[in-house]
Amino acid sequence: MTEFTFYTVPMSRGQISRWALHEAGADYEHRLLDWGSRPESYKAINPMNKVPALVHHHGDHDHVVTEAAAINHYLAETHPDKGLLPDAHEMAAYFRWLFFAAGPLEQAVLAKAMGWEVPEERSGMAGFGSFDLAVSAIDDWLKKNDFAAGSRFTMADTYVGSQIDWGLQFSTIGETPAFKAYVERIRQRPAYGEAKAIDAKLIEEASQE
Ligand SMILES: N[C@@H](CCC(=O)N[C@@H](CS)C(=O)NCC(=O)O)C(=O)O
Repeated sequence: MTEFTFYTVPMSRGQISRWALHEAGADYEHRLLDWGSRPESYKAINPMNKVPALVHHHGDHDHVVTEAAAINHYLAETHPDKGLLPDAHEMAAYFRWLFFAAGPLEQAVLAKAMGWEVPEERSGMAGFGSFDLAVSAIDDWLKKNDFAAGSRFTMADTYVGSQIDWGLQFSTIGETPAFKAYVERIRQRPAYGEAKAIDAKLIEEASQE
């Protein structure tokens, strides 16, 4: 039995956590689910019925992690020798941008894609303020820093980077010189290529069925 079971759909946010599994060199097997139908039993793993989800088979018991950002950080914690965790000086930026990308940034991008307008006078109630404010906050950081936690790649980049990468690919985030350069840097990671190739092959196979 592998140490981890990874529940995913190839064309989904599961790609974010598959990248993390490969960065960590985790011993895992995947269980593929469909977009439309999920076995009822899956709700015991994720009551939200969403992917990705990770089950850590830990001795005589299992730990379940859901939420791509949490899964990715959990993998960094469980593989501490891989250099993916922040050091004491990187930790503030690491958590700041990891949580920012999973919260305000994702909400801002989704709200825009759905056409949900936040009235200007009520932007103080919205955690992301406004789309422009949220996107420029991370853009400004990446103008001055090569990576989420500072000058080197950490696990935070698998999540922050995926948000920017997908945003540029699907034009839900406008390209800026800092975003373009950041995405070029993270795409050079061998683990990014390995993980993306697995999902691309699964997507291709499914399209031929
Ligand atoms: N906040 C979750 C979002 C997960 C999510 O929305 N997953 C989508 C696929 S990208 C899903 O499973 N949707 C199917 C559904 O809700 O029925 C995370 O970051 O992991």
